[in-house]
Amino acid sequence: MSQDRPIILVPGKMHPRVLERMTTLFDVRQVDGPDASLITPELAAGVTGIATVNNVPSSLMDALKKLEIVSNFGVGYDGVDAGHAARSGIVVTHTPDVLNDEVADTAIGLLINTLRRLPAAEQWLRDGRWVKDGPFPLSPLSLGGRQVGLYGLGRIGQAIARRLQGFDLDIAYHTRSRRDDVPYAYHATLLALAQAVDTLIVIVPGSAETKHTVNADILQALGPDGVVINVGRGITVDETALIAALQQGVIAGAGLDVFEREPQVPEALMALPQVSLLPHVASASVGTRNKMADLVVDNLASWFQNGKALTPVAETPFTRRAR
Ligand code: A2R
Repeated sequence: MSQDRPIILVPGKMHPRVLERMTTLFDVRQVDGPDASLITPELAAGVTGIATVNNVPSSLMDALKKLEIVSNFGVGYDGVDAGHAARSGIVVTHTPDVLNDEVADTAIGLLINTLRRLPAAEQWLRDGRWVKDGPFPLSPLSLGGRQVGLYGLGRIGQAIARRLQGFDLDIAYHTRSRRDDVPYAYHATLLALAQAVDTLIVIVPGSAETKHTVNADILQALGPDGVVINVGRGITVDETALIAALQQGVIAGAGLDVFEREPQVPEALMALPQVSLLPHVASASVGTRNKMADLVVDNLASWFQNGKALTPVAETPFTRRAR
């Protein structure tokens, strides 16, 4: 390896396309996980960049004395301590926009699967029960006529809303700041949104501010026809409160792609027929993951070649020279 090539650390698993492309540009080093105790003196003195799948604690940044950039695979970067990076002059990048359509499509699929119980209907067919027992039971819920509330109306939330418009549904939203470029009803609090709708789609980032905000009060406000769809982060929904609300009929159903302790999914959730569960696959197609992989590498390449990241997170807007 050339001495001049930036040394990029990969602390844990990484998409193969990122590793393959990085090998042509950088001196790539891999360790088992984002653990500062795995950092040798050579890495501590040499690493200038990290490529990660959303897992870089402040202790790892502190262990790498020359670290300039953390390039995250994913739009959500709740597992990277971006506040600490900002204070340390380290730029953090992520992969916005390239996954909007995929995640929005999955959100619509999950919504319909939840309401119409399509995965269970397919299982019924595959298990031979159509022949043995007759038609699959009618679904208690439908999509038509639903009042949909989006908790989050950023890049992905707007892509979901555009799709929902095609189903002729009423759309409302809650975010901290009202948007003046959308035709949807705004609610200044999550509770007011939940009172106004029967279907809540969660697409906010996971953060200290959003943690467990979808709680027992919000579920109560959605009411007995209420359905919660989460394609944001598991931490935003209080899973214990959700399970209780489903068990007691406080709401009618839930569709979840994300969970509080992935890959662990509570048995109590799996036992509920009114719930549709996916293993965090919203962006997980070959094409979309390749685009995300390219943006991870392109951010690193642009930083080291031009001194400017392509898609830095809001907390770290600086250029290489201005760090
Ligand atoms: O609150 P605003 O005006 O910044 O709107 C953002 C909203 N949001 C919140 N809404 C209410 N309470 C909060 N504490 C709060 N924090 C953020 O979430 C905005 O409408 C939306 C985030 O949009 P973007 O930053 O464009 O993110 P994107 O690309 O739509 O992805 C959302 C999340 C990722 O962070 C991953 O966790 C997941 O979807 O893939």
